[in-house]
Amino acid sequence: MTPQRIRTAVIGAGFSGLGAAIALRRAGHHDFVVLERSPDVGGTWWDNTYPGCRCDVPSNLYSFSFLPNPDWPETFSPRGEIQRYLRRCAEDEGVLPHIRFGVSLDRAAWDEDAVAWRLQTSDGELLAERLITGTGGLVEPKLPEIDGLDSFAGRVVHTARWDHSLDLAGKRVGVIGTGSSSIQVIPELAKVAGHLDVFQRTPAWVLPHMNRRTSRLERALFRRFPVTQRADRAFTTVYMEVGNLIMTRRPGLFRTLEAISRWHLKRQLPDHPQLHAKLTPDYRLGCKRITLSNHYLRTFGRPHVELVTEGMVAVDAGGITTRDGVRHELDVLVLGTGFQVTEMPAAARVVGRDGRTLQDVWSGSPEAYLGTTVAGFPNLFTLLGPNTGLGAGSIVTMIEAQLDYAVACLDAMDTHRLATIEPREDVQHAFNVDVQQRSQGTVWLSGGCSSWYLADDGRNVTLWPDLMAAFEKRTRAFDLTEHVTTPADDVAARPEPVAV
Ligand code: N01
Repeated sequence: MTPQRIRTAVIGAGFSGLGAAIALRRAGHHDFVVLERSPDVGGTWWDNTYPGCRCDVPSNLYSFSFLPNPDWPETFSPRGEIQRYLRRCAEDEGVLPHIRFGVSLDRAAWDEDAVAWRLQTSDGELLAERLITGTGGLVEPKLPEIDGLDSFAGRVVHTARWDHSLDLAGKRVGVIGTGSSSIQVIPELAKVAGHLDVFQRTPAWVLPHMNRRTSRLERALFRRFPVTQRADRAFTTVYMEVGNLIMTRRPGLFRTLEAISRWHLKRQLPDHPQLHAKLTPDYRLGCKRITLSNHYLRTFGRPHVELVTEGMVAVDAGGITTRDGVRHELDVLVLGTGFQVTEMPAAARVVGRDGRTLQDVWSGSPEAYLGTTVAGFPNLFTLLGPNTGLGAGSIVTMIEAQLDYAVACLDAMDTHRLATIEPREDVQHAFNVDVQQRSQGTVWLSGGCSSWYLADDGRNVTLWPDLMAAFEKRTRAFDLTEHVTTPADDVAARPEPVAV
């Protein structure tokens, strides 16, 4: 059977995939489908349901600029609120009919004869002339490499795959990891667990959380005078850009924030000075993701909560033994050990012109042009691709900028009757040389920590080493001469795309 042929396939219905669907529709490209493996939209905000999960970026900025929500109940939203926002965006923008829920991508291979991506999905085969991956970076859980983890007899749960049937009341619970997810989940677990052991390898810098409930007045103001919400967003953007400026050019200035974090620690644990050193990082603030909490640090003052800083040696059926020989008996193990991030989850499944996957080409150290297009992978757009993450700010801003560039490519294809477009290899190379040069002075390389921002070869492959505004400027300046294209007239005649 001939597979259905469509103009564009989008993989994922999180912020980036939905953003792509909305951008396509608004730009008049109606022939597209979105494949989403989950039963609803949301991406990471659908997957992550662990207790305490909320965004650490203010919602007025962590939302589409063209779809403001005047009704955020809190300034930093919990995950459910964000998922509902995305659902409303999908409904209001009319993209739901384009989404095929419960369908996952197994493989996407460029087919030179069909001049299209041949997609093998859990729901059959598809031909798509253009492919947009919106598969995010924080998807596949990373499990810790600790001897005997498989032998643990109790329940093991990763924060990103929370099991709500888990009854933790009165149980002895161990949490491995003290990153952004753990810092949110630990205070919640402490409320119910009988005993809580937190296994910390590296402490995080924790700053006071400025979350608050929004007032009826400000919500009315935002609704009535949208300019006030735009002003609020602009103010937060500037504030974040100052953070980006410091992270990328003057990391030393973060000493002030380190002092605030130390002050916060002392205030949160005034009666436990013996814990202060253990909870104080020895690397520059910003080197790892900065965390925000008014509850995490004080949790260690509770009598049933223990901070374990001795390294873990082995896990057995009943608990974890640490280097000092102490055995910590546990009923449940919670893994807050993060994600496999340096490569996009789809990288192993996307096969380019020469038969190699993105993963093969990248070899653990990915690069793209503007994080979005890759030489040798025609008509492919990788949202939240290499170097599109941020030290401070909102990735939604980055997604929108990537979409401006992607839509400019698609428009150029239509205007100039092009069958394929991809970046020139030399342009992509020069861009990445520049990205790596700019990365040299950043806190991520010089801050004295190890983080998921860096690949094994030490390159910064996740974060954009400049202002969000600089990325927006680069992506807006679309230049067809930076790309290799094939005129549509040069490729063999093919069936017209079938509208969906
Ligand atoms: O994961 P992480 P996360 N033995 O990788 C430790 C986003 N996010 O899920 O630092 C012992 O940050 C590891 O220790 P170390 C956000 O972008 C956003 O918390 O490597 N420990 C670390 O403490 C964030 O950056 C929100 O020494 C081990 C922890 O596990 C990203 O998600 C909320 C270990 C992993 O921390 C990931 O955050 C939550 C081992 N073998 C998350 N292996 C928002 O609010 C790992 N660790 C938007």
